[in-house]
Order: sequence, then structure tokens, then C-alpha cells
Amino acid sequence: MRPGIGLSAPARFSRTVATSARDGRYAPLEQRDIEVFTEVLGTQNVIRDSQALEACNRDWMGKYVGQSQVVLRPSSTKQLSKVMAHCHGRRLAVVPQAGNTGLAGGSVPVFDEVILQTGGMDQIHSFDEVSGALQCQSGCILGKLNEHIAEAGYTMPLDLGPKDECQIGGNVSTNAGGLKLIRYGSLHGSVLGLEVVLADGTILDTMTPLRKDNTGYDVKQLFIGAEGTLGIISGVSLLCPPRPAAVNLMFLAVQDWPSALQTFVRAKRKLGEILSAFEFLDSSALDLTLHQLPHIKNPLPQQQAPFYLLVETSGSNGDHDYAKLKAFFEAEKRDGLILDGTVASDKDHIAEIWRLRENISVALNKAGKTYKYDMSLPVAEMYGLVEDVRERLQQYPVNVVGYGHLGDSNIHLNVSTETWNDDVLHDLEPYVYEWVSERRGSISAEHGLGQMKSQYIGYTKGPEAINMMQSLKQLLDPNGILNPYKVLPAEPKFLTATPPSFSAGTGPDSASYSASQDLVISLALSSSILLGQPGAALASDGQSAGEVGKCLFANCPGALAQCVTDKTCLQDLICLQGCSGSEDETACQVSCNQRYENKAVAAFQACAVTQEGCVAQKADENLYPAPPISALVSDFDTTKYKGKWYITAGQNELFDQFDCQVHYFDAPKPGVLDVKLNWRISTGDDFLERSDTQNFKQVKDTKGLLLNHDNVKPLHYEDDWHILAAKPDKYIFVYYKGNNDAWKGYGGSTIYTRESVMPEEYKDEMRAAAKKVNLDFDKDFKLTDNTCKPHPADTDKATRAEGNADDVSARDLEDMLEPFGNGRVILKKGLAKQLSASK
Ligand code: FAD
Ligand code: 2HG
Ligand code: ZN
Repeated sequence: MRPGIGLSAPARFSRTVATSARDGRYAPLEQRDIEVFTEVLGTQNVIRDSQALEACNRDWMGKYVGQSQVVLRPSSTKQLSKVMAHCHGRRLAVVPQAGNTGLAGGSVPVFDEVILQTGGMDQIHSFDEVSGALQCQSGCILGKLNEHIAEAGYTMPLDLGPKDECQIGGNVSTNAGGLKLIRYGSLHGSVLGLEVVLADGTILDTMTPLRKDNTGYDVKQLFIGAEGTLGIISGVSLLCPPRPAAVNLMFLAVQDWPSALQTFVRAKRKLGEILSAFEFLDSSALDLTLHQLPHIKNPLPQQQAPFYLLVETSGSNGDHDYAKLKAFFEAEKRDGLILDGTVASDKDHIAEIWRLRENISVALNKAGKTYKYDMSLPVAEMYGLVEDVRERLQQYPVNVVGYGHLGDSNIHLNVSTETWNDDVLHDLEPYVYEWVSERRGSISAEHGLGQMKSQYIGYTKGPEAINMMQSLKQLLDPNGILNPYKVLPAEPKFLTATPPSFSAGTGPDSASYSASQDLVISLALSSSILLGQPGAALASDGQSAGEVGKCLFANCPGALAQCVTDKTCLQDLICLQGCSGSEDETACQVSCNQRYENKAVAAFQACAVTQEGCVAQKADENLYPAPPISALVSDFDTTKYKGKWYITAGQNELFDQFDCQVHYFDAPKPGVLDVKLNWRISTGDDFLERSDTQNFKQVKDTKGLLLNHDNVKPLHYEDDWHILAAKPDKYIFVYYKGNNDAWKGYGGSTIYTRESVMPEEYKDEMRAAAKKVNLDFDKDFKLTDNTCKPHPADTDKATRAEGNADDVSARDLEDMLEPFGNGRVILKKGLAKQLSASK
């Protein structure tokens, strides 16, 4: 049962920094969720074992540890889609997890998000030996894919250390760079198509094997590097290059950074077409790795140098490539650019040298704790960051190492300490981000932002870009369930393109702002009431109306302006203001709301409640506890309850006792109930009419429980019907309990009968049913009259509403803005702009 007129009280959208508090928008996991997951995936793929959970809650570095209570392992896109549809409806937050080798804390929960592992989705669909197009499920391990296509003479277009753990879906989601990017380019180029399961379970299929496809926007690109915040990749179509017939590798020692750069320039010039990797490590990285991992060999034990380079060539003619490489090496050594080096053409020797480079991070993990930074910087200045940080951290017992993908202008600065040290962290951040930002670099070249850097995105991306990302996120994941607290900042700091400015020019400064507090408070109150929040609840939540007002002005200027300049919305707002403090405040609010389906009201609610949480969610006071299963009817065949019903008795005076409530039920199949609700609200000598359609799904093993989730946006209603008694063609006794973004735990009971007034002979049965939930039918219920009065003539009604709205908007808008003084001009301008835009 949807309470009346968008009567709803607002949601807690935690506006705190990502990692400090769990966002109350997300539902906690319940047993019924486990039941749904088990039904879709089977018991063995719903993992609750504490040891297994612990491993999945912890990231590769042991730095980020979540508290998820469940790991789900779908094996098909269909299963994944069903799981997501459920999570979306229930507002369960989800973290996608592939190989869990990510280095920014993106793959583990921050709080209790459901972990959705893709490892069970590991089927290779096809490989085209002519084009090199590979199509597979996202959970395929990178190394295994490489082996699979090697037989046909192809290679994967990326390579990275944890190739035997990471999955192609994880690689695409992080847009992993790796050791061969210089040769094969970024995944934005190699990915031909993706299959993605969106937050609500929709399957987006762009799995084309085509190289060229310019039909409109290239939507798959959005998901490459999105770190699981926009959708879950379930399938990947990838263009694979031919496997090079001949690979050679040099390990070189150089005396300083300029020599390293010069070697890169000459390598490009002389080895250009066969150059396939250009990596570097400093002496600290080498020493630490050899010390921590004794099985790793030093390729140049006789030569100590500040920097070492790995220069790989891949071509089709081994002898020719080797001769070229050797000539390059000898010439540069003769010139003094290279101190020393070794040239490997033997497979094992090559692998041994790569092992050193690939294990630097592993060695750091073994050494203790690591502060990791992954920067794109102009190459000339790149190593300056390591030197500056080394100097800055002199007083600490730390090891500062630098290595990375010199050929891609990407450096990994790692600071190794024995244990986590807040002082070190404090000296590192935001210093390193500022350092990078000053040089127009990127604070994440390849590892992503995850939870580590979501708050720092602004050091690399501008407000417009972040704004656009926020909008995309909102569009694709309106409930924000996908990998929350990651990638984007918790507070939409940059959503202030056109807010009324209180500090600029003619507007009041902060001192005079406080003089406008009254209006802000009254607007805030109106607004919160518009959202259906009784004033008293505001106070009890300890939330000041001033805070609400500020939040609305700062974060929802557009929606507020739209509301204030929309006749119906404004009417509601002003009417609601009049209710404030009145004896029957909530009832007054109910009668105020003119049209909850009004777009301006909906936009306002979406921003003020769902997105910004300006008004705190009304807490569940447990006035309507969910009845025990034993109180419910044991059978309820929805198909037997089709047709017209009246509510002839209701318990909650706010929602259930209006006159003329005619509802129509439909059951297109067993287990489903579609309800069209029509009701009237008396306004004295007139009445308002509302209608709404809600879709219920029966819980499989609890036939007396019908769930109605997320049918009504933007507040994401969850209204569950607990059927206490029912007889086809006679009555249905419904006890309902609901939540939405605005209000947790409202509820009530209604009795439907086929007759428009409650027949006397049902009453004993109603008394017995009410008793099961400790209600007294005679005292707690009001019998309602459903002999609906005739409509006033539609034309009269329209004229009346029109007249009212015109009067109200001209007069009251002026009055409402008056106390803003000069600020009013700015606010009005903003409102006028919004108004003309909306026209
Ligand atoms: P995970 O770590 O499980 O997930 C990574 C992110 O993607 C998370 O945000 C997760 O939620 C999301 N995600 C995972 N699967 C999906 C999916 N199917 N749909 C949507 N979202 C999803 N990275 C580089 O770029 N270059 C390197 O050279 C490199 N070297 C590394 C070396 C070591 C030793 C280690 C430990 C890591 C290295 N990494 C490197 C980082 C990491 O391996 C890569 O980011 C890798 O691509 C992650 O893949 P994964 O399968 O482990 O994904
Ligand atoms: C690498 O290039 C990886 O080895 C890991 O990207 C870098 O651990 C790191 O900082
Ligand atoms: Zn790297």
C-alpha cells in the first residue's frame, strides 16, 4: 500500500566522506535476500562461510577490509541479471570482484556490500583465427586466455604481473595498462564489444566482433575503466594481435634519469617497429626485490647503477631482431649512454628478467606496508617526484622506490614502511596529488581510483568532467548500488554550476545570510513537508531546518527553482507551510499535496531526498512491525483475486481511511498481482483524486507475503503486503509495511471487500485476523464509505485550479523571496533561468 500522496519522509543519503560512514540508503542483507540468491544461483554459489568471506573481504595489499556477509558466484549472464534486479529492487549495494588483484581498493566492500564474484563466468565463446576477435565471459583468467589463443598464433593485447589471477572483466573494468601498452595500446582500442549487466538487471549487449562500427555513440567505452560503478561486465569481445615469432629482451643499467630518457628516444628511433616494452626500475626497487625474494636473480650482478631499463622487442624475424638489438646495445654502450647490460633471446632468460620486474610489487607487499601512487607525468619530470618524496620523508624509516612504464610516461611511486604510519601518510597526501596536479599529470595512470582516490579525482579532472560522470552514474545506476564509495567523490562538490550564490556581488555575505535564516528555515520546513516529513520528525532527528535549507540551496537549486516556479508544486509548498505546527500537521500535509505525480515535485524529491538526502529519513519507529509468518494466510492464489475491490475498513487514518477507494487487481500469472489503486481525499466540500499502479510479487515459499519493490520512483518505495485473511470474492485483509527514501517503517492495515461497504457477516473473521497482529478491529479500524460522490465537472475543476495557481505564484513567490534582500535578485535570476529553460 502506498501511503497517500507521496507522503513520505526523507531518506538518509549519507553525505559523509566515502569511507567514514555506511550510507543508509542501502538496505542491510536479510534472510529473504539469501533465499532469493539461493534460488537463482544454488546453495553452493551463495557463500557465507566466514573463512571464505574473510578472504574476499580483503584486498591484495591487505590494506582495505570490508565486512560483506555474502559472496555470490553467478555462472551466466541471466543469473547475474536476476541477482542485480533483486539487489536493485532491494537497494542492496554490490561490489563486483574479479581476480581481486586491484590496487586501489575497488574490488572489496567498504562496508557490507554484497560481493559479486565473476570467476564462475569463465567460458570462452569463440575465437576467430582470421580476424583475431576473441569472445568470452568476463571471468576468464587473462593468462588462460593467452594460452588458449597461443595455439592459433595470437596473443592477448595486454600483459601484467598477476596474469594468472586477474580476469579479463577486471582488466577491462580497470582499463589495465600493463607491460605491453606501448605496443598494443589501451583497452579502449582493443575492446570490440562488451556485454554488461546494468544495475537494474538490464542486459546491454554490444558484443560485436566488428572492428569498425560507427552507429552512434560508442557506449561500451563507458564501462572500460569504470571500475564496476556503471555496470557489471559479463562478456568481452577483444581484438587480439598475432603472437610475435621472435622476442628479445635487454636489461640495461644507466647512470641517471636523463640517460634513461635518452635511451628511450634512441630505442624508439632505432627499434621503433619492433619495440614492445620499455620499463624502468630504480636501484631501491631492485635492492628491495632481491632482498625480499631471494629466488629472483639479479640480471646484472656486476653493475650497480641508479636506474635499470627493460627494453623488449617483438618481431617476426628472430635473427634480424637480435642483430638489431645487439647493434643498438653496442652503439649506446660505446657512446657511454648505457653503463652495462645483458641481451636475452632465450625464452627462460627472458622470463627470468621479466620475473624481476613483475615481482617488485610482490616484494613490497612482503616488506611491510606500502603507500602506492600510480602517476602519469611528463617523462622529463617524472622521477623528480620520487626524489622529492624521498627528501620529504627523510626523518622516517621508509624505503621510497620508483619503477614503472617509462614508455607510457607512467611511474609507480611506492613508499614502503614496516607498519602503517599516519604521519607518513599525512606527509604524502595530498602532497603527491598536488605535485602531480601542478604538472597536469594524472593521479591514476592505470590502477583506477577505487576507494583510495575517489576523493582526489579533482586533482586530475575538472568540475565539468566530474559533473558529467555524476550524471552518467545517476543515469545508469539511479539507486547508486554499484560499487558505492568508489571512483566518484561522496559529495557532489562540483554540482554548483548555477546555484544561487550567497557570497557573490550583490548577494548577502555570510553575515547577512544569517539574517535570511528565517526564510531558509521556512522554505526548508516547507520543503521537508513537501516531502511529507512532519515537522516534529525533523526536530526529533536533530536536523536543523537551516541545515536543510542550506543543503537544498547548495545542492538542489534547479529542482528547488523548478518547484517554486511550478504552479502546483508552489501551491503545495505554500499550503504545506501553513500546516507547520498545526495540531493535525500530518493530516494537513496530506490534504495539501496537490499532485504527487507532478514532475516538479518528483524532481524535487529526487534531488532533495534520494540524491542529496537534505532531509533526514524518518526513522523506523517500529509502529508497524512485520507480522510473523505464522500470522499470514498459508495460501493465496493471486489469480483468484482479480477484479474490482473497495477498501471498506482502514486502520491508519493518514493512508487508509479516505472515502471512495476503488482498486482493480489483475494477475497475469500466478505469483503476480498488479494493483491499480484509485482513491479520493476529501478537501471539505470537494475532493482530490489519485491513482497509481503497483506490482506485487509473491514470495515463493510464503504465499501470504507479496513484495512490491521500487515500483515508484524516485523515492524507491518498498511496500510489502502481509495477507492476514483472504477469501476469493469476499475479502482480503492486508497489513502493509513500507520503506522509502523518505520514511522507514510506515504502515497500516486495509480490508478490501467486493462490496462497497463492509458486510456485517465478515466482521468476526476480521476481528480474528486483526488480533493476530495485536489490533482491535472495533477500536483500531474505521469503516469507510465507498459510495463515491459524483465528480465535479472537469472544466470547473480545471478553471478553479488554474485560478488558484496564478494567484499564488505571483503573490507568494515575491513574499517568499522578500527576506533575502539583495540575495533575492540572485535567487530570482536563478529561478527565472530555470523557469525559462523548463519552458
Ligand atoms: P579486481 O581487482 O577484482 O577488480 C578491479 C576493479 O574492477 C574493481 O573496482 C572491481 O569492482 C571491478 N570489476 C572487476 N570485475 C568486474 C566486472 N566484470 N564488471 C565490472 N567491474 C568489475 N594494473 C595495471 O594496470 N598494470 C599493471 O602492470 C599491473 N600490475 C600489477 C601487478 C601486481 C603484482 C598486482 C597485484 C596488480 C597489478 N595491477 C596492474 C593491478 C590489477 O592487477 C589490475 O587492475 C587488474 O586489471 C585487476 O583485475 P582483477 O581481475 O584482479 O580485478
Ligand atoms: C606494475 O607496473 C603494477 O608493476 C603495480 O602496475 C605497481 O604496485 C604498484 O605500484
Ligand atoms: Zn604498472
